[in-house]
Amino acid sequence: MFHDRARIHIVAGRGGNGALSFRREKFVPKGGPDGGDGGRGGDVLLIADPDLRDLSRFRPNQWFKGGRGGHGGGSNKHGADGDEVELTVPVGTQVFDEEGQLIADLARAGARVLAARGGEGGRGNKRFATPTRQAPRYAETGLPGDESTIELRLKLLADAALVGLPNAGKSSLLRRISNAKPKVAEYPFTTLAPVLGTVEAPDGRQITVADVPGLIEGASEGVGLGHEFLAHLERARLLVHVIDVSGEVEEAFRTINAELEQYGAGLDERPQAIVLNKIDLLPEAPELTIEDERVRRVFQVSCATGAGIEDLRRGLFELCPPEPPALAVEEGAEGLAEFLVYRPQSSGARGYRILRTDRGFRVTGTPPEGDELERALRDAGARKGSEVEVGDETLVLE
Ligand SMILES: Nc1nc2c(ncn2[C@@H]2O[C@H](COP(=O)(O)OP(=O)(O)OP(=O)(O)O)[C@@H](O)[C@H]2O)c(=O)[nH]1
Ligand SMILES: [Mg+2]
Repeated sequence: MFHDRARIHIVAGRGGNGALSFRREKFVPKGGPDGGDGGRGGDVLLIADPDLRDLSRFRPNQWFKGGRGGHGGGSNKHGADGDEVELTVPVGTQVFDEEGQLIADLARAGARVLAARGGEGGRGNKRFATPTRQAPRYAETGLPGDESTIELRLKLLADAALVGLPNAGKSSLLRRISNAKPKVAEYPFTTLAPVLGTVEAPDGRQITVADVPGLIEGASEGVGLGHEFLAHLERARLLVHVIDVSGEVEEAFRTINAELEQYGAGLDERPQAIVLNKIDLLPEAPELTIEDERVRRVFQVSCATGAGIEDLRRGLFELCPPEPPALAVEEGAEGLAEFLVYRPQSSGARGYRILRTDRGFRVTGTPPEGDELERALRDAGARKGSEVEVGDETLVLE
C-alpha cells in the first residue's frame, strides 16, 4: 500500500521545574538560594528524508511526544533538556493544521520544520534573589509544550508526470527512459501507486518523472483509481500525456483533459507533451490534428521497439530543464524550515497563532489588539518592514 496521507498528534515536552533550594554548608547558618533552572522540553521536528517513499511509517492518530525537561536542582544544577523527536517524512510532504491550513511544505531533501516547540523550563529561586529579597521562597514551574493535531499529505515532486488512460503504456515508457522498473501488464490499472523515476541525460543532468495510475472518465469524481492520485500531478512542471495510437487518439486526449479540468488546481493549464505510443502497431506514422496551446510538442514512440525514445528523452530535457540546484536550507532565526515555519507559540492558551511564511508572517485565530500583538510578532522574529497578514489585510510593521 502507498500511503500519501497521515493524521497524527504531536506534543512537545514540558519544561522542567525550577528548583527551590538553599545552600546548606556546615558552619554557615543561612546559605543563599541555589535552586537551578529546569531544562527545556523536547521539540517535535519534521525532516524531509529523500530515502522515504511514502507516509506508511505513521499509524492513524499516532501520538508523538517530546521528552520532558529535567527539573532544576540544588547547588544551581540546571535540569537536562528533554529529548527531541525527529519525524522523518518523504520529500514533498505538506503539513496542514486542523483547520486545513497549510503550515509547512517540506519540498526539499533535508528541510526541517519545527512542528511543536518544547516548553521553557522554569527558573530556579536563585534567579529571583535581589539585594532586598535575599531568600526568595519560590521558583517557576516549567511551561507545557505545544500540542496539536496535524495532517501530513504527500504530493510528489517530479519535473514531469505521465498521465493517460489505463494501458496507454505509461509504465512501459518510464521503464524505457528512467531507472525505475514499474510493473507492466496488458490489463488496465496495473499501476496502483505512483512511481518516481530518474531520467538521465548523457551530460549527467537529471530530471524526475512520475508514473501516476491511469485516469479514466470520471476520475476526478472518484471513478477508477485516478482521483486519489491527481494530487500527485499538482507539482509537476510538465504533463506528459501518453496515448495509445491503436485506440481513439483524439478522444483519449479529450477525456484526460476533461478530468484535469474537473480536478482544478491549475492542472488544465499546465504545459503538456503528447506521446503517441505503440506506433509499432500501425503500418504508418499516425497523423495528429490537435490544436491546443498547452501542447508544446508531440512525440511518436514505441516502447516495444524503442523507436523515438531517444528523441523523447532529449525533448524532455528541453521542455523541462533541470531546476537549479536546491538552495541550502537557510539557517534562519530558527535554524529551520523551508518555506513556512510553524510557530504555534503555545497557541492553545492564546487562541491565535503566528506563522512564519515565505513573505513574512501570518496571524491566525483571534489575535489581540495593538501592543500585545506587536510584541508577540517581534518575539516571533518580525522586524521593521516585515509584512504581516492578519485576516484579509496585510500590514507592514513600523
Ligand atoms: N505493441 C506495443 N505494446 C505496448 C507498447 N507500450 C506498452 N505496450 C503494452 O501495453 C500494455 C500496457 O502497458 P503499461 O505500461 O502497463 O500501461 P500503463 O499505461 O502503465 O497502464 P496502467 O498502469 O494500467 O495505467 C502492456 O501489455 C505493454 O506491454 C508499445 O509501444 N507497443
Ligand atoms: Mg502502469
